[in-house]
Amino acid sequence: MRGRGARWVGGFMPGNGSDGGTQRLFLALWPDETVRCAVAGLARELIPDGRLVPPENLHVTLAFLGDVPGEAMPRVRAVGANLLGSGFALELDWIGCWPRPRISWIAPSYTPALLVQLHCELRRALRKAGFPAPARRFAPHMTLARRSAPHAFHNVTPVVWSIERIALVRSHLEQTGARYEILYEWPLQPRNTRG
Ligand code: 2AM
Repeated sequence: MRGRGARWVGGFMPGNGSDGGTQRLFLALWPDETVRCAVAGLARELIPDGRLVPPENLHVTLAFLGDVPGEAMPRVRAVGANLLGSGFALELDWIGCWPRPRISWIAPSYTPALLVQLHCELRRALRKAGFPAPARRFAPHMTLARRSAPHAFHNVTPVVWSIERIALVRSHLEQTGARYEILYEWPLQPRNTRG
């Protein structure tokens, strides 16, 4: 799927001037069904308590943008559409927790160089487009549960995930928890395939 244009996934049509309000947005790696099922199964098996993230919400955040005004949407879209990066495999093989935010996660024990590069490119592009740099240090992880008590770390058989695109996601904060809506997906495109 390289070298193709963006995939419009639905929802709010950004930048059409129809909504002057803000949207809570983030850029993320969004798993396919196979990865989602494998990870959700591990979470059910290994996370002792807390609120499990529903399988359809599982993702790895690349950059959290917060509340973005409608007029800034064309800049967000330009960042995603022009981002350079190559596809890579991510091996999720390490389950652990952060006691302070009370989060359980699955992560790669080794972060591929192409993911570090992608994140650096994204940071640079966001800064250039006028968005604040991400506040948190980049620690790639997929949150599995919230409000979870500290628990043992586990090495698990890697869930191998082939990353080929990034997603722009809108977060709807609802009474039952967050609901995520993928607004756009862009294929990763290495520099040498750009026209
Ligand atoms: P997480 O990646 O640790 O789960 C949408 O809220 C996503 O953006 C979540 O996955 C969340 O945390 C991540 N995120 C990063 N920075 C955030 C912030 N300052 N506020 C809320 N969510 C943030």
